[in-house]
Formats: sequence, C-alpha cells, structure tokens
Amino acid sequence: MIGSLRYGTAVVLILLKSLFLATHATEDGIFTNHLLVQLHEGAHDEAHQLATEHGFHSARKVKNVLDQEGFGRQKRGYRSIDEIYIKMTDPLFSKQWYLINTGQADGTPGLDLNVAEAWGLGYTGRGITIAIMDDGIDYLHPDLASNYNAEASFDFSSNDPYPYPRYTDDWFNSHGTRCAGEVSAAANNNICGVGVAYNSKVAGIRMLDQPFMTDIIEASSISHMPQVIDIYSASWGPTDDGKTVDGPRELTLQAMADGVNKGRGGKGSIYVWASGDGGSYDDCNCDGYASSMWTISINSAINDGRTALYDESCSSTLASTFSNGRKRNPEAGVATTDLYGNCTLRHSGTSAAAPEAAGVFALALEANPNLTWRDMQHLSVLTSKRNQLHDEVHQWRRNGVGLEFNHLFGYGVLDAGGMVKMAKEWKTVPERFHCMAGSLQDVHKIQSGDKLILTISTDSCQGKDNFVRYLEHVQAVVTVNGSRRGDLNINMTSPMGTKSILLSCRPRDDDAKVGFDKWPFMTTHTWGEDPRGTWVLEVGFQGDEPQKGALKEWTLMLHGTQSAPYIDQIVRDYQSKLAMSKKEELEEELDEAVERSLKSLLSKN
Ligand SMILES: *[C@@H]1O[C@H](CO)[C@@H](O)[C@H](O)[C@H]1NC(C)=O
Ligand SMILES: *[C@@H]1O[C@H](CO)[C@@H](O)[C@H](O)[C@H]1NC(C)=O
Ligand SMILES: *[C@@H]1O[C@H](CO)[C@@H](O)[C@H](O)[C@H]1NC(C)=O
Ligand SMILES: *[C@@H]1O[C@H](CO)[C@@H](O)[C@H](O)[C@H]1NC(C)=O
Ligand SMILES: [Ca+2]
Ligand SMILES: [Ca+2]
Repeated sequence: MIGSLRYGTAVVLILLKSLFLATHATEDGIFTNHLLVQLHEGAHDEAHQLATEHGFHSARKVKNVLDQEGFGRQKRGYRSIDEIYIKMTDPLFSKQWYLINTGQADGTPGLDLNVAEAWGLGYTGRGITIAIMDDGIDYLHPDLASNYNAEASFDFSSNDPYPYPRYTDDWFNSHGTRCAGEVSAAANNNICGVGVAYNSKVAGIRMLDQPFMTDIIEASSISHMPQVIDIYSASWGPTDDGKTVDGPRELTLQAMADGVNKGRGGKGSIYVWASGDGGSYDDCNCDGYASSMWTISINSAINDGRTALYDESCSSTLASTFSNGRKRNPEAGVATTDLYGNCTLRHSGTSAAAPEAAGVFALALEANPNLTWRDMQHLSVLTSKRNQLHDEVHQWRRNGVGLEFNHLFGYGVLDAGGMVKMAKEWKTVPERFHCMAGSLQDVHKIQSGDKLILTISTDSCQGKDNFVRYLEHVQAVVTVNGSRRGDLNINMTSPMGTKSILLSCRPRDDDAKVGFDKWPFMTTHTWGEDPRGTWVLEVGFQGDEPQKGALKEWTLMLHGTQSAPYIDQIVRDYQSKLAMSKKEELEEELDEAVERSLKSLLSKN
C-alpha cells in the first residue's frame, strides 16, 4: 500500500512528530528494505550520515506516511518498459511519448502523463464529452469520426451545426483537429495514434475562424450545451505579444460563472486553458482567461523535462502537460490527427498541452462523475508531480502546507494514474467561501530603486459566515500605473511565507498610460494554507531606465473552505487504523492528529 516507495531503492524515512503513523507503518511490515527512523526536527544531515553509515543510498525527508498509504502515490521514472507495455495497433502510438515515454525522440523515460496506469485500471474516458473550442474539427477523419459527438458540436464562426474547418492552401485551420486527436483519437484502429481518453466523445466548437472575436461568440461557445459537454478545452487567448493585458468581457465572464455554478448538473463545467505562448517576454497573469479561478490553466514541458521556449510563467498556472520545443529531433513534437484524414508528428505549443489535460480530466471524471470543478483543481494540485521537470529560472519551492510548486509548471505534470485513483476515493470538497481580507485605496508612489512594500493583516473573516480557513485561490486586485508598465513587477507573500510572483517584467510592454485597472492577479501557490496573518505586497520597477508610477488599490480576496478539505478521507484512514491497532491510546490523539495530517496529506514528497 505504501505506493510511492515501491520503486525506490533504499530510503531512510524521517518521520517528524507523527508517532502514531510511524508506528502503524512499521507494524504493517511493509518497509522491507526501507528503514523508518524518527528524528527530531531539522535532523536531515544526521539522517544522511546515518543512512550512509548503514549502507543506505539516500535519506529522504518524508512528512507523512498517511499520504502515501491513503492514495498509493507512485514514484515516477522507475518503471520498467515491460511493466507499461501496452499493445496498440495505431502506427503513431509509439511516437506518442507524452502518453508513454520510453526515451523515444531523445526524451526522458518516465516523463509522461502516466496514462498507462489509468488505462490499466479501466479508465479510457467512456461517457465523457470534451469540447474543443477552436478553428473546427475534421470530424470525417477516420480516427475521430467514431468518437465525434455531433449533437454537442456547433459552428459559431458561421452559425451552423457543422464545425468543419475552412479550407486554406496552407492548412492554417488544422489546430482544432490536432487538439481533438490528442483527446479522443480512437485506439487500435491502425490509424494515426491514440487519444489520452480514447473512448471519450469529442465535440467541435468552431469559434476562432472569423475576422474578429466578439464577446457573444466567446460566451456562446463557453456556454454551449453545459449539461452535455463535461470539459471545454481552449488553446487560445489574448495576443501573446508580451504587451497585451486583456481578459474575458462581460458576457463571457458571466458565461464562465454560470458554467462552473450550473454546468454538469451543478457540479460545474471544467474549463481547461493553455497558459500562453508568449515565452519569457509575457506573463500569463496578464491573460484574464488563463488567470481566471474558473479555468485550469496548463503549461507545457518538453520531452526531456525542460521548459519550452514559448512557455510563459505566472502564479496562476495550476499544472503542466507536454508539448514540443527546443529539441531538433523531428519526433519530439506531439503526434496526433491532422486535417483531411492525415496524421502529424508536429503539433506544438501550449495549444497542444491543454487538450492533454482535458483528456486526463476525462479519465478522472469517468472514475468519479461526482467531481466538481473545484474537486478537479484539488486533484490536480495533489497528484501532479515534479517528476523530472526542470525550470532553469525558477526554483521548485514548497508552500506553507508542504505542497511543491514551480512558478512556470504550477504543481507539476499531471499524473493520470494518480488522478484516477484519488478521484475514485474522493469526497466532494466542502463549501467554498469568499473573504475580502482588506483593501488599501490610498495612492502610493513607486519609483525605480525604491520599491513599495504594503501589508494587509487579516483574520480572514473569522467569526463571520464567510470565514476562509483553507485557501484555494487568492486574488490581488491591483490598480497601478507607471511610466513603463513592462518594467513593473509585483510579488505577494502569504502569512505562511509563500512568495507568489504576481507580475514579472515584460520587456516589450511600453504602456505608459493605462497600467492595470482593478486587475485581478491570481495565485494558486498558497493552496491549502491558513490565510490568517499578514500579507505583504511588494511593487517595484526593474529595467534600464528609471521609472515612476503609483499604486492606487490593492484588494486582497481569499477563496477557500472553512472546514478542512480531505478531512473525511483522513478520518476514514484513521478509523481503519484504529480498528487494527492500539485503540485507546490512539483515539485520544485523533483530533490533534487530524489537523496535523491535513498538512501532511497536502504535502507531496
Ligand atoms: C493528406 O491526405 C491526403 C489524402 O489522403 C493525401 O493525398 C495527402 O498527401 C496527405 N498530405 C500530407 C501532407 O500528408
Ligand atoms: C456519487 O454520488 C452518489 C450520490 O451521492 C453516490 O451514491 C456515489 O457513490 C458517488 N460516486 C462516487 C464514485 O463517489
Ligand atoms: C499615475 O497616477 C498618478 C495618480 O493618479 C498620477 O499622478 C500619475 O501622473 C500617473 N502616472 C502615469 C505614468 O500615468
Ligand atoms: C519579486 O521576486 C523576484 C523573484 O524572486 C525578484 O527578482 C524581484 O526583485 C521581486 N520584486 C519585488 C518588487 O520585490
Ligand atoms: Ca487511432
Ligand atoms: Ca499570454
């Protein structure tokens, strides 16, 4: 049952404080070649020494055993190829390294979506419909036709029920067809490859192919058949030119709010969003679609775990999947279906990453159709993996409850196997509350070399109906101007000490007039934290020329739950343990341990 350690060599576990769990784990007799040691806090160096002295390879701090027992997380990258061998007759299947990475195309073995495990458990997306909001779908494609959901499809670009891509000589409108194949291409039919959720249904919503976008087209697309479509995948957004600040307009905002509140019988439509292709010059927190709390924003890693050159970073990205980039190997792109019955090895960009996530979410929804839009975000946070992702710019860090995150990759790469297993056991998270923690509305001057530091101290509406104790999303609504907007950067630090970079410099943005007007910068990095205490906002200019500006508003919005999410899972685990072991002693510890274990459960190793 202690899954995450199954494939390790020898590991010394240091369990702090939680004696109860440690005892249980050893009683279980599971740690054959693992040694469980209890040491005082901060004894990591001693542990290493101890490990080496006793011939163990490494010492690792493990914050909790419950976590691994409860959900059987699997340590990645140690699987043998035999173990994950899956037979498919589709010619491109072996090129789909993002499904099963055996090191093809110079990639890193094991760095994939771990779909093999989910498929092995019987989840292939059956009964789930994913809409691709794009430039149309070649629904006559022999690898898509059998999974095409015509009733749920529509063409908003030309107002008819047939979202077939408009022909151009250069196959410009191939984007949607390529995305559709990643999700729902049929398996074992000798054609192209295999979708992540190869038994799911795919709907086409054609909405990108008209001279200009309108709020009505966006809103209609996002709210199309919300009781039939489960997941909407969007690989588009405001121009990624590194100087645009834009987001959904009134109707689209309302459509999104309605979607999460009323879609899927009230469990909420799942909106998956590509985080953007603007590269290091852009910041996805300036894209109001990607940075919305109602969308799950997905970034991309390439097949050796590095960032793609077009990746944008921001604190609102939740997790990542895979796409092409950097590598010269022609097979390092994303293999999928292409226009007019063709296949391609070259689908690319964060465009290719979002549909993979939509496919993984379809597997999770098949495992548990009760999942709400927020459950899906919690599952993504808890099961995504750092794996071998490597960001040269931003370190991986842990937030106040031990969750590991990265400014570009979010909580790591989605793990379909981990996700369906946890989804199956999942209990809906408690009700969500919203607390306005504070709002500063005075004008504060900012200038180069002299950054502005502001604080808001909050009890997070404690004692009121809308008390938020366990965070989900946090928004900093900011009004600020500057003589050069692109030189502005903003950080926010939570009471538990987690710093979110809300805005990085954008060297191409030379706006000197508009600034940000009540812009809701969002962070997912404080997920699970206790928001009570002092929040710190730092605003400064970076760049060659001296700049001046003024901050006119900082409003801090906290969103999350009053009661601990996952508490039922924790209690259930404890109860089964109590039944097995020293009942009297342990029962006394329960209350206290529940609190402590929430922290542990939230922490991933
Ligand atoms: C696409 O498919 C058509 C029809 O099967 C074929 O004639 C054409 O050569 C293919 N094009 C490419 C670029 O593979
Ligand atoms: C979904 O909810 C229903 C009704 O509450 C419940 O009976 C069922 O067991 C749940 N399914 C899963 C997979 O949790
Ligand atoms: C920013 O706003 C302040 C206060 O309203 C104003 O005095 C200043 O001129 C503005 N600066 C820029 C660069 O627009
Ligand atoms: C924000 O954090 C980044 C990364 O740590 C740092 O480079 C930058 O100077 C910080 N900016 C402010 C205004 O504190
Ligand atoms: Ca196929
Ligand atoms: Ca962007």
